[in-house]
Amino acid sequence: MIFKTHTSLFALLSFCLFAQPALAEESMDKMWGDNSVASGSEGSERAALFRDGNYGMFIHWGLYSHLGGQWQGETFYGIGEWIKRQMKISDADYMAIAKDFNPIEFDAEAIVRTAKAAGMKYIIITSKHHEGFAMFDSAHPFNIVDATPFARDPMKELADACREAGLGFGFYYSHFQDWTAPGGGRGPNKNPDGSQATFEQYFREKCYPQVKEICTNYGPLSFVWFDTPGPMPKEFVSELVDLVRETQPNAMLCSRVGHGMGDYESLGDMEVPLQNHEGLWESCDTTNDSWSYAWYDQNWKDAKTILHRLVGTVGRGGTYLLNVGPDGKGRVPAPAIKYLVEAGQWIEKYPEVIYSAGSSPWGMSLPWGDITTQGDRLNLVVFEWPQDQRIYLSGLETPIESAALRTGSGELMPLQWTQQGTWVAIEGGALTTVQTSGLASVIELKLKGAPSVVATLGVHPNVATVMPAIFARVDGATQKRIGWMEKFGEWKHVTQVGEWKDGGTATWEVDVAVAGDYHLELTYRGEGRPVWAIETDEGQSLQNQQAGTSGYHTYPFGILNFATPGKHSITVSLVEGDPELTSLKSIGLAPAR
Ligand code: FHN
Repeated sequence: MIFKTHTSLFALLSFCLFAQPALAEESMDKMWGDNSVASGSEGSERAALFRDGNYGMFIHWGLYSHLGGQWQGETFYGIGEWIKRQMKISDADYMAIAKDFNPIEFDAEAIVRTAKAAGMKYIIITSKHHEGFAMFDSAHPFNIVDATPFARDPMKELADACREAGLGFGFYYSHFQDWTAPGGGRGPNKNPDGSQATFEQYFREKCYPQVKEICTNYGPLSFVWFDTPGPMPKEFVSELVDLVRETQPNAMLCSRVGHGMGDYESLGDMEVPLQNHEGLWESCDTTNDSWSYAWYDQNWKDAKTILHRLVGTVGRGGTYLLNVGPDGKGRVPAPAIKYLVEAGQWIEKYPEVIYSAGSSPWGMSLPWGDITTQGDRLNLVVFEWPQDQRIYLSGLETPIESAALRTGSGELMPLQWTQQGTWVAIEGGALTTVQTSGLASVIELKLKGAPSVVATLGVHPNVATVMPAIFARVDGATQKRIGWMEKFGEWKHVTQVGEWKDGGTATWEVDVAVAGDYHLELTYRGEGRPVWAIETDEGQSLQNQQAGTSGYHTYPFGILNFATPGKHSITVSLVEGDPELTSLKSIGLAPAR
């Protein structure tokens, strides 16, 4: 087990890595740098596509795609574009791969068709990743036109195809890391003549000229997505930012340019936040586990998962950038296309859920799905219908004008609703299974005014409710965002409560719709057999022991009773167990039947 420290991508919060079963050898935390953003971009013209589009395609494609996660018969199980570094392939061997890289099946128009069918509004592609290989025509010889039999400029083809189809287009460029250029971040520290290579030399000879090339030779760009600034000095970042502003005034810069100079915040890799987040921001995510093509990686997100993460991101106030990794021949893997297009067909029927949609006034996802908004209208996206087909909402203060199921053909089927204390129940009981089947249903709730919500965590009477630790009030313990890698580069993120002091507590304020018995479960990790105590404001309590494992696991703790409906608190404390190694991720309540 390896302990690592991980710098948060949020400016205000820091988080640490704790023991995880499959931590990778190298933490990328130091590479992300200052993730804050410059103010003033939110209302700008260049933010329009980002603000209203809410969904884009990311593409990781390079020499590493030709290897597809395998080197000399051995597989590297981790994000494929890191194969050179993680398998310690020499510069000479790696650069020689270019001779065999011939992606003759690359079809820019087909990729654009997929992005459009998926409902995406722009494409951002790796023009040069950390490996140092330019996927565009560059004066630097290590590029796809000069160093491969392919000898075409696929970036030009893709930029043209995007423009033709009315999609936004942008480039990813690894500005600090360059593993094959002398002086580049994590690159050779000697020049071929044996002299010392410096970062400034790499910057002047390769990085700056190449950024100039991508910014001047490919028409208007909507994005320039720099990545992993690491310890890059501010003056160099400033020069790049100035260059982009001069040559591409309508391009949005992501925060990973470093030193707080981006237009919008890019969260941690593969992170969809649990809580609404202010400002312009993006979640970048993968369709499987690796960004670039890996022969073994079949862990595809299906259409429903894609939609859930997309709606979840928009519902938290952000934009979703979803990656595909074409293989060495230039083909986007078929399962990725299939699920993206299926999700796109759903979006085509319910565009208002995604485009120009605002965040959920509840500030979090709900047990049955999620919510996006359009002014006074709420789009309730039901991913899991409760058995009784009743959709509960807690704390909605604005009166409802109408409720209706929006069918795939655009018709509205009126629904009844009932007010039950602070709760509203929308009655879907008369709907047929055909009407509630599909990837997700959309209930349109028109309100008599702007949505006003007392966003307490609701304990729903008909579905299980999970309450993450991020929503707890913590006293005498530490609430921390942490991240870890499962496979190398496959990030997971969580906010947990740990470092328990004597009498330390985590308390959730909840709104219970219906009094009664609920199964309580705790999701935590730890060592040995921790004992937890749980107490409600009504004096109901539970104390129990369960196993502790090094990864988060959900354990049942007993049945908790709420004698009355309404506002309550649930307080959890660690009675026995290692206060440093035991950390709580969430509690869950499910109605006992
Ligand atoms: O190291 C890269 C990684 O390969 C990939 O490109 C991701 C995409 O967000 N960015 C870096 C790690 O954060």
